[in-house]
This record gives sequence, C-alpha cells and structure tokens, in this order.
Amino acid sequence: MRRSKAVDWSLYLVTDPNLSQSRPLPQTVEAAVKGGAGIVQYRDKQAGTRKMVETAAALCDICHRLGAFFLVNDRVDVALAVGADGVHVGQEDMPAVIARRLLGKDKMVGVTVHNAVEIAQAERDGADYLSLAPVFATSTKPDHQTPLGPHGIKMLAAEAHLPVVAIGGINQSNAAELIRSGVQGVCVVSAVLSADDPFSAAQTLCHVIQAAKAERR
Ligand code: TZP
Ligand code: MG
Repeated sequence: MRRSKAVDWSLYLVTDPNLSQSRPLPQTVEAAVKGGAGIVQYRDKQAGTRKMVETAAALCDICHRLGAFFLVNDRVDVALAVGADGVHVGQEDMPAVIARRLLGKDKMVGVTVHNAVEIAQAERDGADYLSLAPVFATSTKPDHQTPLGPHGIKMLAAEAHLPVVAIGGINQSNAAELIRSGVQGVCVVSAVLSADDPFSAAQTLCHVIQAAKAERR
C-alpha cells in the first residue's frame, strides 16, 4: 500500500450508530480525532446505503482535514464513493482478497481475526493490518466470539507479520496492558463514543498508550 504518511495505530476509533450520547456522530468523531485518534472506522450495520454515503462523506472530510485515516466497515462501494483510505472487513464480510482486488493496492484493507488460521489467511489475502477480537466481552457487539483475553492477544500478536490492533472492551484502565502484550494500537467504540467528553477520553487513552509504548522500548 502506498501512503503519503505513516499510520499511527495507537488509538483507532470504530463508530456505532447506537452510541455517541445523542450527539451528532461527526461532532463526536471530530472531538476524538482532535483528542488523538489516528484512524476512524465508520461502522453501521443498520443504515441504508444513501445514509451511509452521506455520513461517510462527512466523516471522511473531518478525518482528512485533521490528518487522520478514514476506513469504512465492510462496504467497499461506500469507501470508494467517498474517497476513504480503505475498508475493514470481518470474517463474514466481503472477503479481504476481493476487497483488495476491488480497491487496488493503494488502499488499506484491515481484517478482523480470532485465531492463527485467520491471521495466516488474511496475510495471504493482502491485508495491511489485523484486528484481534475480542479481547474482552463487550455489549457493543453482542454476537462477538469467545474473548481472547490479554494472554490470547499476546500469543496471536506474536504470530502476525502485519501491524496488529486489538478490540473489545478496551478502556483507559486496560489499554496499557494490551499495548504491553505486543499490539501496535487499540480500537475502541464505547470508551470514546459514550464518554461525556470524547476529546478528553481520546486524549487520556493516547497518554496511557504512549506511556505503555515508552515502557516497551
Ligand atoms: N468487534 C469486536 S468487539 C467490537 C467490534 C466492532 C466492539 C467493541 O466495542 P467496545 O465498546 O470498544 O467494547
Ligand atoms: Mg464487518
């Protein structure tokens, strides 16, 4: 993948249409990026295509204006329509190898993985990064798989040859432990979207993550 700047995986925000505390999503995303989120993934399993394109265009504009990467969950068509930096796909979404073919080599393709077999497959399929999920049980995604726990994350992160992030139940009190287990960054939904102050929530998470990374060096 060709990119004009390096990706800082440290804090990766995933959106959810049911969180965000009745604030407009673009406002929350802007606050989170200003607080330090370097990547935003627009994820909405309920909206129609028209609404997705409108929301994605607004979020993409905010992210690019503020220097963050912008990805769309699953929907290659929506990502292409708004000039997103790429897509993130799960094991039941568009196969990564097809997403790669449709998007070309210059866009980012991320894949959610739960085990070593899926890691190897995603790497063969041309993924740019992997998301290990879930670390902990979370009500944000009620149909999640069995939690891997920090130890499982450590084992799987060691298998990967690509940048790895972790997702599921991560917040200010456990982010450092995840970074110490070898992932490049953490993905959060509720810890930032549902916070009273998403800017401060993102900023505090970034501080915790940077301190854990400094310890690792
Ligand atoms: N994939 C695995 S867990 C999850 C997704 C999208 C949701 C994580 O949400 P939260 O609120 O950060 O636990
Ligand atoms: Mg998906």
